[in-house]
Amino acid sequence: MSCLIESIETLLVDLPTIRPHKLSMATMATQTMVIVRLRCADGIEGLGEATTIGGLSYGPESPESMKVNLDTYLAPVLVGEDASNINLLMARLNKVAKGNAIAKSALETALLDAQGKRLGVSVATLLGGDRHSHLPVLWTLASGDTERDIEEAQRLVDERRHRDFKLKIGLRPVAEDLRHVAAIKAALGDDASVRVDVNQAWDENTAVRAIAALQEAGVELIEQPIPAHQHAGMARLSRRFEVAMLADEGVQDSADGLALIKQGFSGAFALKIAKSGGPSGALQLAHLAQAAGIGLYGGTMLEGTIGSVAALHAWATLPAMQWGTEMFGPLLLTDDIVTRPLRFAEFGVELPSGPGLGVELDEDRLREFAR
Ligand code: MUC
Ligand code: MG
Repeated sequence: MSCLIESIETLLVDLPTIRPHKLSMATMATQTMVIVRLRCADGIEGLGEATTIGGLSYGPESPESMKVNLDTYLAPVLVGEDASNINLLMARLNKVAKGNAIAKSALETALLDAQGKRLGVSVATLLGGDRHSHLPVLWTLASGDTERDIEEAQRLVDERRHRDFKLKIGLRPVAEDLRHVAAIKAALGDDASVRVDVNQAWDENTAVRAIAALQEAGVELIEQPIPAHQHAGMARLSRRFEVAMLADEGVQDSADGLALIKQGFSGAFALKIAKSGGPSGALQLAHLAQAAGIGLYGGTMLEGTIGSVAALHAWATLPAMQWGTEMFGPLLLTDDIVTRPLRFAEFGVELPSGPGLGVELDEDRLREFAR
């Protein structure tokens, strides 16, 4: 049976967050996802998700621009083509459109989901095979309130849901942030690890002063303290401190990865399928990191279940990641648009077994939350 692509539908879906999520550049009360439904002549539908954080505050793609660009420029390249040669189709997309990594990631995900369903195998199997079926997942404390964050963390440790915590800082004055982080680390003690994500908010001098104090307080990982393009600065910080540096916004894809490595950066890379134009690009970056002795971390754009599962299939093909993953996005949202939510337990998440992504849309919920 022919597997020509008949149509690609995109939907903006807004889901509320369970509490305000405060980052240095935005406070989120809802998350907006662009859901992609790629339908083929053989009756198979592939699902994908394009999600960013805080409108245009995180990067150059917004949910609304992704929908327009998918509908106007990207989807027309695929409609009428054979869905089974994903490498060829992604190369065509890259020829027609520069950048737009998040939108492209949704399309690659939908193509992988469709092909997996067609062959009766999981997306991880298509990517070479899963090495793990349970992956560790941390939680982000970002209510903006120290006591509330401590209660939230202690409850999650007691429930055996998470034991690694990432604190979002960089919005408040440095001295306040340092007090906040030290109080949380002291309250949690050795039961939990504490990391921070500054989301590019500091200059290098501020970073040097603050990181010394964070290291002293027992923080174990410092994520993107300075602006994304300052690769040499990130390399200097990684050499200066014992505490590990994690590049996030500064490492979108393997070209950035190579630039950081050439500058002498050591530490870890936050892999995100959204940053790298899809699972294949994120794995390319992971393989480069492995060759250079850079640590791996499975990152999120706070996607819902479809985007999170797509990433999990990719991360499952890698050796155990030194820094685990943060694929908790669905838990930050009050609702879900799939019939079977992900199962979070024992400080991690279970990889759905497929075929394809192994998720199914709940049409009623989708209608309820679609814009
Ligand atoms: C980021 O920059 O890492 C990931 C977890 C979270 O809370 O925010 C994101 C974005
Ligand atoms: Mg980050």
